[in-house]
Amino acid sequence: MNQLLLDVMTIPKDDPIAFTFFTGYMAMLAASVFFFFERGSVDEKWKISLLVSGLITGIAAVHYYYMRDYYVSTGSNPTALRYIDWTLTVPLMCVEFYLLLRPAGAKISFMWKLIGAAVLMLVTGYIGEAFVPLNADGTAAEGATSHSVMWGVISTIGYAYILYSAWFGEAKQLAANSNSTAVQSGIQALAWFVLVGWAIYPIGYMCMPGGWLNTGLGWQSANVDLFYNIADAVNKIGFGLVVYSIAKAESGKSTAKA
Ligand SMILES: *C/C=C(C)/C=C/C=C(C)/C=C/C1=C(C)CCCC1(C)C
Repeated sequence: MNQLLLDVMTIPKDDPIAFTFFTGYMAMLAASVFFFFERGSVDEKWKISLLVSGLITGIAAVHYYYMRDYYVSTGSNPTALRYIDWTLTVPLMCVEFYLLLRPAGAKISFMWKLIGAAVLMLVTGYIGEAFVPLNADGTAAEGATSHSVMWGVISTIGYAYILYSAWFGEAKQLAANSNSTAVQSGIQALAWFVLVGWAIYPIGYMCMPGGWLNTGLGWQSANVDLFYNIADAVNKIGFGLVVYSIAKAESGKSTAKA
């Protein structure tokens, strides 16, 4: 049989990264089916939030399908596919914040500021990762560390903006104005995801050749995908479940009133 086909059909048993690509794919797919079906069980005004949750995991599922095969057949990081996925899904997470906070007075400019910060974070992260100077054998070349540090720091500015908004800034203030305790605690839960779940990504980034954890602790560039895969499952499915539980709680309320 064709070697490439054989590779994508076999998960090497000593490869935890391949394992997370396969389980990540299935988990994203299952989560999308769940969110799409559950749209029917919430009030009209919450349906769009569940649709967005399903789109986030659905877009990720399609990218995992390709990234998984790319990884298993080449053994290298599917950097471009990864960032295309994030460029679509992270702005949709910003849309989720906006949709939840719209009843509390969130303006469309609130959403665009979050999306702007996300785009800054991802474009500069991509430059840091995809264009790091490497030797022919894939090890860090001259200037690799300064390249990844510089772009990583600029990327962190975008991340810090979203983090600040969720914990102290506009998102936090809008949540405080909301008369729904479900929305308030939901935004608090999303703020924790941004603080803890999203922090896994820069850890992965620092494992690439020339990165601080690679040069400092000897963590391999293959670990980049291990961190990213775990973080994606936690954040994309977790975010969706928080939104789902707010929608459920709020839908229950209006049925009780009617
Ligand atoms: C579903 C995908 C998500 C939630 C992706 C989030 C990605 C990040 C929070 C990435 C952050 C980065 C930094 C803060 C610095 C280094 C470069 C990045 C892009 C890995």
